[in-house]
Amino acid sequence: MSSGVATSFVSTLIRGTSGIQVTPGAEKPAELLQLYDIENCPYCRLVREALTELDLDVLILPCPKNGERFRPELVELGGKAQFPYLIDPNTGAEMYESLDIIDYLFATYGNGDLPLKWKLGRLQTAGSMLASAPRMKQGMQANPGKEPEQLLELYSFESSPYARIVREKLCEMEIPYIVRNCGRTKLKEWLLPPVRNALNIIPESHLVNRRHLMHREGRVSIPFLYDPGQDVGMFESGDILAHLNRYYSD
Ligand SMILES: N[C@@H](CCC(=O)N[C@@H](CS)C(=O)NCC(=O)O)C(=O)O
Repeated sequence: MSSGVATSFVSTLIRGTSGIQVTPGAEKPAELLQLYDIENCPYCRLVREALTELDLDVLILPCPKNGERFRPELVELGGKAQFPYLIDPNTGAEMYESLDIIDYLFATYGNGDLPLKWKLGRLQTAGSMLASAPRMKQGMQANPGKEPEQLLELYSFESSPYARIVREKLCEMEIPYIVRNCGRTKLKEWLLPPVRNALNIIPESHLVNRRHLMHREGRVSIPFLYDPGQDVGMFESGDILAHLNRYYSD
């Protein structure tokens, strides 16, 4: 395991089951939510965890330090460079403040009550700060790449250590992308894909994105990147990073 993946695993362990386990709400937004985001920002992580837990897809607009693609846009929209910032085109809601965004998401797209862990918002913030430490400046500083003509789609769940490495790269390159959330609802999904394959276990998820991946690719492994501009899809964080470098580095 490379040291990059190892520290990403540490961040995952620190967050326990946050950003993995899903309880989808009854209501799904018709139009994609949008999030101005910095990958290793502890506040943004909390929002992305809630999005995974509610099984909500989102358009990520990466705003690394010194970024010039989406940061100025947000200052114009909201008045300041502070992240996260959510836009919900379905309701017209727009807001800063991670805990307010999470309250909003659960109130609008959840099953009623805010789960207890999110009622302890400040505790979650402290835990998320700890989880940011192992990744230090990864996914924080801009190193812009070319913007794809069509939006990339990343099948991901927030706490996946391999998906995190891909998201960090996309953030540094200021490449916007759609997160197709693929959290877990079944115990079998906790087995790593090679173990699952060896034991011939196929966990059949009812989540749309997992089902779509299974149908399209014959297996579910996270991350999976679909690049509609090149009409290719690929598993494996290393292959995805190589693809991004090949087609989109400046
Ligand atoms: N209370 C805010 C704090 C947000 C915050 O401080 N975010 C930092 C990034 S971790 C930020 O926007 N920094 C300004 C910048 O990156 O330019 C929240 O929970 O959303």
